[in-house]
Amino acid sequence: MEETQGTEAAANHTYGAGDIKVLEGLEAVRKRPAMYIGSTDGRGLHHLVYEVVDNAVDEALAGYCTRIDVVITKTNAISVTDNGRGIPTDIHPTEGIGTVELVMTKLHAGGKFDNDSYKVSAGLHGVGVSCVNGLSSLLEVTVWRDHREFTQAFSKGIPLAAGEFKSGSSDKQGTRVLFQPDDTIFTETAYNFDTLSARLRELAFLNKGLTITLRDEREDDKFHEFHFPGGITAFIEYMDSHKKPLFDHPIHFEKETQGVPLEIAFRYNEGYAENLFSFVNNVNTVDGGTHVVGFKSALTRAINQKAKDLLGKNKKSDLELTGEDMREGLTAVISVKLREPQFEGQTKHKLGNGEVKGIVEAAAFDLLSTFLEENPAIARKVIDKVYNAAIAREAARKARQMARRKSVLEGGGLPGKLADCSSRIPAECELYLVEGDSAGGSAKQGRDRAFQAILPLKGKILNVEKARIDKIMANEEIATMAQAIGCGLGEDSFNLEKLRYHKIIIMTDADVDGSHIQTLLLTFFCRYMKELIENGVLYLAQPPLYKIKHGKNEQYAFNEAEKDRILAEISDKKGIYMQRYKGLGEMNPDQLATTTMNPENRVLRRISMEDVVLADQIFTMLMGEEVEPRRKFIEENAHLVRELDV
Ligand code: 1YM
Repeated sequence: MEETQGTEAAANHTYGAGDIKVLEGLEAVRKRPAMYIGSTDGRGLHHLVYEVVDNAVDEALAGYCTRIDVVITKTNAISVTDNGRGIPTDIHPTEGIGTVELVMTKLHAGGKFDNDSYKVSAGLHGVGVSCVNGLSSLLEVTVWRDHREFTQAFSKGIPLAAGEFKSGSSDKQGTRVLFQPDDTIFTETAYNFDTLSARLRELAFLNKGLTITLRDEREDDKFHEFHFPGGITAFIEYMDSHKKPLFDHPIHFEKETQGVPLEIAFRYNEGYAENLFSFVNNVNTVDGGTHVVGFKSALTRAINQKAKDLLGKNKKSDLELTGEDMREGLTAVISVKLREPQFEGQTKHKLGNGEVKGIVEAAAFDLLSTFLEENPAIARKVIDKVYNAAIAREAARKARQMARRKSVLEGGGLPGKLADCSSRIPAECELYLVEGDSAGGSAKQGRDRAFQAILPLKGKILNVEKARIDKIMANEEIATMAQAIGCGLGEDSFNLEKLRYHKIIIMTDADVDGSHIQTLLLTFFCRYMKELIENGVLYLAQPPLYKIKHGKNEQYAFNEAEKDRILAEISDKKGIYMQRYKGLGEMNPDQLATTTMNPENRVLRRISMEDVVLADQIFTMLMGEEVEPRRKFIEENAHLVRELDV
């Protein structure tokens, strides 16, 4: 016999103003989903998972949960299970309905039973799990609590029945939420394993000791388990696993001041890029904010103090050290937890709470100065590195000045190699960066000159991962690109408003050399014009791999699967002519235009910073100093890179 929850309460319950409010609330979520979860594309779809996982992470932060298991089912439903206390299953004293139902149907009905539990995670949109419920065709909650198992199911947020207790007893404890996103709401319904995996890995780094797993039932054997007793120290080691560290163990601080827990880990490497990742309540604040300002300022002050100490003695120079110098080759993670975070900026990825700057700065300065005092050997290495950075910065400034003077002498303006378009309205203009002069020639003939500009690039561009800023600025291909794009180069002089094209399209051959050039260009953009990627300006053109001719019918295939499909669809196998394009140069201007450049037919892939950490790692591995990880990566992914001829 199964027992229906609160039969009595349910019988006594008459529908009143409260219920109408609930229905109106969920109706609003279904009418304007984007207002609640940001968008209804893949991003919004994945956001649903984060919202549910957040509740489980909250339970972990409160100290009751050690494990979270996430499963992508065959139908692209998601199940999230934790081993916490379980959502309370009693009838809510004032609302007269089950607490589970309340949590699942009422907007922002979190933390009703507020004790002193630490509720901070609250996600980016922080809308709560009821939004997930409203946007799911089916959602089922299972709770194991007080030796009993309880379930309740919903459709589009509306309970299908009252909650039920299963007969018999169970010693399990925890909560499971299984939901099927509503395919009438979402434009994309397939979950991406790597996207979920990257975020869950991040959450495991940020909440040390917590075990998080991800299983993909759509594909055998896809299973990741994350558990990092080292927390964000392990995060630093992960991000820098292919870089050469300046010293062994990342520096790690943890401190709670004025009720704000702060955790910082960082290490310097022999590279030049700054990789600073900041989190507030487990949310990646990609645009920084007051906590980052506080940390930077503490780092600058502490290192300056120590540098005066060390350099003062042998009067090396009167060169002033800047904050930028101190962050060259720095990988750092800052994580703070706040009760009431204020997120600002266009995408709400910037922390606004003013008081946090002082709190972080004071704590970090204190910890850093003590550390540098107690570890003179590391301090020495850091100061030497910072000092070298300052020298290079001076050299870069001089190189820039020279370049500016040169371009003034030459009449400035645009590079000679650029075949510009006639429109001057950036929103409609496109710039094609084309591999090689011959493909560049075809592109020039095939383009629509009204809005498409062509810049041919000579062979391989400089690997910016291995070069310093002065050398980068002096590099001709890079200078030409920067001139054409119009925004300038370098942190202090980059200006997005001067962008001359709202689409910048990288077009290379579909071979190993081509993908190498793509990677070099992406590395460059990622390091020196990140804003272009963040604003969705950068694209990869996708030239076809095959032309398949059958009688008068001509078709293009962009990948192997498509080729196979086209071939399979041709019933009369006689007279098939197939050409494999080894390079863009093999296409005549007309073909190039129709397949790869004409907005009507072409396929562009937009480059996003969605996974900065992963991209950075792959970049470093593919482009950095160390050969072994690169060889291994290529070996492991050889099945992806067909016809590898390295
Ligand atoms: C797979 C998702 O939601 N776990 C979860 C949620 C709650 C609790 C435990 C919980 C919280 C509290 C007390 C408390 C929630 N409870 C509520 C509410 N996993 C998942 N695990 N007891 C249990 O905050 O005091 C909202 S979320 F409101 F009912 F307390």
